[in-house]
Amino acid sequence: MSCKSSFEVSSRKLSLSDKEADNSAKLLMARIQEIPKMGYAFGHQDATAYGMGWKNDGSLYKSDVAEVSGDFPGIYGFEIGHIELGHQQNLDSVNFDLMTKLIQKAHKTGGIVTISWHPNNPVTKKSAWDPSPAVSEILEGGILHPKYQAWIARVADFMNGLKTKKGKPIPIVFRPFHEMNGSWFWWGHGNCTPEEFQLLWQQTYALLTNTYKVHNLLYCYSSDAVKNREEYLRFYPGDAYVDILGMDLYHKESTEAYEELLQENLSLLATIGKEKGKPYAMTEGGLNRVTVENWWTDVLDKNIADKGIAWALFWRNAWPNHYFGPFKGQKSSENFRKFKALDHVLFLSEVKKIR
Ligand code: BMA
Repeated sequence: MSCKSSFEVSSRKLSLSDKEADNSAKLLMARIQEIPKMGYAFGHQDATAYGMGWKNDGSLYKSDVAEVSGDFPGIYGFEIGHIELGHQQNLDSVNFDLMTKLIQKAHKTGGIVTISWHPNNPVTKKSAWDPSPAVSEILEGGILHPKYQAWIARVADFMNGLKTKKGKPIPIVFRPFHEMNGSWFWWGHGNCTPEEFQLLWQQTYALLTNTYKVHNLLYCYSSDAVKNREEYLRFYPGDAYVDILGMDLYHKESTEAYEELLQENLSLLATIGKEKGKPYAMTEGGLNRVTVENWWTDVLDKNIADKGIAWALFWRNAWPNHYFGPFKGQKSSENFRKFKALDHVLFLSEVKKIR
């Protein structure tokens, strides 16, 4: 380390779940491990794909967050729901070719990319939110396993297609089957058993790594808010299949309730992360329509800054009644700029220095 810049990371001693992980994935892990030493990174879902009142048609590169704060997010969330169906665009109408370009640009400019996946219910063919039991059908030996394999082949094609202009792999934090402790997704609590969930994770992992040779992924296990440790670990597929721990923590009730939820859940996540020696993050969150003016500093940062998370990612700016980031003229914009100015809150210009 001696003569290197303090930001330069080494991936030499890293052990990832995927023993054949490529260098890009190892370096990404090293970068992620570095972040909590300085603070936490700000992330936004679909930051550059669209925002309030605009949609990227391929001719522009902007983000609501950058328009408010002057800097882009350090972490970029993208979503591949409907890739499994072979569609050209995802469930939120983002074209997959455009997404690839936006991922390339996010990576090239020094950002970190994480991908979520809301696959349709494989049995009923309805959305991810159709809780009809499906997991046992797609596991090895299940009648729909061949179909599921074809789905994963499409996911693998997309992941393997993420390359820089020079043809180097772009590393991704992959976050499948999230919020499994809730009951709203077909892979969620009550819609399959914890054992089935674990098999689903392990078999998906094996298909991606062994069968389809995807080696640019870090695997992130992320629950919704939990009541206790047992609930967090109930579905956990095992240390050998997970690189990063996460939780999705939304502000849905009172401010006091959210502060308590952040404190309790992130303290628990920190404890588990430290025990396992894995980095951890608030993988989704936010207050819909950011209706509290000083929310970023007084509600969010105040309760998450000392927890050791690598990042906090806010959900998409989709519609006037469904957005979690600020945009020009939005009520919390002024406070967002204060939040951005905090030394320990890392946007793209800081995250890109960790390399
Ligand atoms: C949810 C909502 C949906 C969206 C999905 C996947 O939380 O934002 O509108 O389809 O995420 O991005």
